[in-house]
Amino acid sequence: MDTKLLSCGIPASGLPESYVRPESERPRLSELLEYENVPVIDLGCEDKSHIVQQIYVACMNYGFFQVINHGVPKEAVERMLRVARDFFGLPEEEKMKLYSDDPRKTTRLSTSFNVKKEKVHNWRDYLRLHCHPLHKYVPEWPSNPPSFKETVSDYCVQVRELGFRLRELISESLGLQKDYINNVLGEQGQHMAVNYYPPCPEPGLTYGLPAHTDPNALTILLQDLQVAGLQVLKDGKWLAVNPHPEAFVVNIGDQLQALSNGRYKSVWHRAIVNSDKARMSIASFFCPQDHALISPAKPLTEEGCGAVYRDFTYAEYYDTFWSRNLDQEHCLELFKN
Ligand SMILES: O=C(O)CCC(=O)C(=O)O
Repeated sequence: MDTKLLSCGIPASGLPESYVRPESERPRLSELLEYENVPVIDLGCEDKSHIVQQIYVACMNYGFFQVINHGVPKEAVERMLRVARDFFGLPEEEKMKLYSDDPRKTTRLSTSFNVKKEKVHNWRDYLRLHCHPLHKYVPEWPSNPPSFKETVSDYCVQVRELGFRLRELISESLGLQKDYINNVLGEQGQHMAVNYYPPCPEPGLTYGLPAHTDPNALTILLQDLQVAGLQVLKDGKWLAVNPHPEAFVVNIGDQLQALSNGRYKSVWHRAIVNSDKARMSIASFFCPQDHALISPAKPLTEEGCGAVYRDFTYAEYYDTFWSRNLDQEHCLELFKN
């Protein structure tokens, strides 16, 4: 690519060839279903068993849900969105200091998905940050905008709390001990992708992010409050997850699919782009510690089918995921018994 980052200038001549998907892989924007929305679960509800039941139904049927009254202060969310927007508005020379297409780097600004591996690029720039423990990674984060480190650290702490709570609820919804999942995952890593999708000259020919599942355990996504773009695959059809002003979008990642012995699905999702407005999203990925042994929970293997997946460490899984392209089959298929 000539220009490394889309946020440093979009080609005037329309969508470059390197972003154009073959006909059969295009998003078919006119076929999108808007009327059905993924479940919205009120975590402020006093009846905990009702929350657990709703999580069970959402995870069985969608693999995605939204949460409101989640405990992360509104101001922390607004500050996070503002600083993310300001970051992508910085001058090119400032941003290029952080550019890297090496997925092993713990702080990097990049574009598309995996530029070295992929054949067709995606209409996205992203800032990828490791976030836990904060004292280890914050020193390497951007120091411009000046409030970046403080704002993002605060947001990370709040969202981490929510992640712990959600994994307890998910454990219970599977009939496991409340701390089962958190215990298996160990001292969890936390990564963030701050995604920036500029207006695109030909949104019907490309993606912000093509269909993928998340390789981690659980993802908490903060969507742009004004601009839609996230879609989830359900029963072979793509559903739009339109922004909800008070909600986070939560999805099951590959590790929870394995741990639940395939009961809960790490669902395919994608981000489409549009020609009018830039869109942002902020994904917080919770990851097992590298040496965590991921294995289907015993009580979930006792109803006839046995363990669907072999045991593996998260480090093994993560390396396999990043050695591939996003457009391939579900990475978990490679770990089936
Ligand atoms: O931008 C979105 O809505 C989706 C982002 C996403 O799937 C990701 O960062 O992995």
